[in-house]
Amino acid sequence: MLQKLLGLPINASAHGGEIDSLIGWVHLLMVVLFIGWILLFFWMLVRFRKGRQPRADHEGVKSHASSYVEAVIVVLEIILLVGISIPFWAKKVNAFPTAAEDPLRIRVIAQQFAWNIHYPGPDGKFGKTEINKIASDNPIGLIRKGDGADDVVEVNQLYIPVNRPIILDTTTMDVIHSVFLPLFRVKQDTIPGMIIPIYFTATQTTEEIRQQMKETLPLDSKRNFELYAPAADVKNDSGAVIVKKGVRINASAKKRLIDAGITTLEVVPANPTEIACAQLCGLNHFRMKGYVNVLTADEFKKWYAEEVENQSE
Ligand SMILES: [Cu+2]
Repeated sequence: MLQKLLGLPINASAHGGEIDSLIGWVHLLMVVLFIGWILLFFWMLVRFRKGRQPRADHEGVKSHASSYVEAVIVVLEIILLVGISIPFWAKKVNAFPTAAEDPLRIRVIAQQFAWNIHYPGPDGKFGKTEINKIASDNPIGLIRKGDGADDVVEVNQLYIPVNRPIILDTTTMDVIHSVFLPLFRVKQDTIPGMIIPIYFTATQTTEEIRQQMKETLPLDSKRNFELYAPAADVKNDSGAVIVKKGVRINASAKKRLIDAGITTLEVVPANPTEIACAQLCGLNHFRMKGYVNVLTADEFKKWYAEEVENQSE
C-alpha cells in the first residue's frame, strides 16, 4: 500500500522494509508539518491584518519567553541526536554481518563511467592493484600474481547469491560517484581515497523479481521492447519456439512475433535490478549503469567457479 502510494519499487532486501517504513513516517511527519504551518500562516494573515493592528510596535517583546522556548528546543534536539540517532546508527548502519553469518565481501570500484567489481579468488584474498597496471583489459590494475592470480573482475555486472549477507567495499578511481541499488534500498557515495563498506542481504533472485514485474503488452505498444524479455518461451502455430524466455526482445524477435500473428505478449523487464550512479559525475553520468544479478546459492557457485576458471592465470 505504502510502496504504491509513494511510488517505491519492489523491495528485495532484508532491511528494505524498515527503510520503507522510515520513508513512510518521514512523509507522514511532513504532512503534519505542512498542515500545521499552513494553518499558522492563515491564522497570522487574519490575526495581524491591518484593521486590527494599524500601527507597528517599535518597542518589541520584553519577556524572555522565546529564549526559554529556544533552549528547550536545543535540549530536545540534543536528546534526539544522542539518544536516538547515534544509537540507531550504531545498531543499523554499523552492525556489519559477523564471520558466523558468512558474508561475501566484494569490492566496487567506480570510475567515469563504469562499475568495476572485484571478487577475491577461492583463497579469499584480494590481489594487489597498481595504478600503472591499469589497461583496457585490466580496468582496476590487478596484479595477476600471488593473491591476485585467482581473482575475478567484472565490469558493470555484480553477481551475488540470494539470502547471504553481502559486504561491498566501495571506492572510486576518479571523482565522487554513488552506488545506488534501488531494489535493495542501498545507496552510498564513493569517495576518492576512501574505502567505505556497506552491507545488505538480497531476499529475492533476479528471476523472482522479474516474475513479480510481469505484464502483458500489446505488440503495437510504444514501449521500448528491448528493455523486456518474454515471460515464457513463445511458440508459433507449428510449435517451434520463435522467441526464448528471458532473452531481450530485439527488432528481429519483434518481427518474428508479429509475423506469427501474435498481438499481445507477456513480458518481464530484462534487467530489473540496476546499479545506478546517484551523483552527477560527468558528461556520461547517464550511461553509468550496471546490473545486479541475484542468483540462487547453486547458480552463484557455478558462475563463480566458471569465472575463476576463465580468469585465473
Ligand atoms: Cu558516476
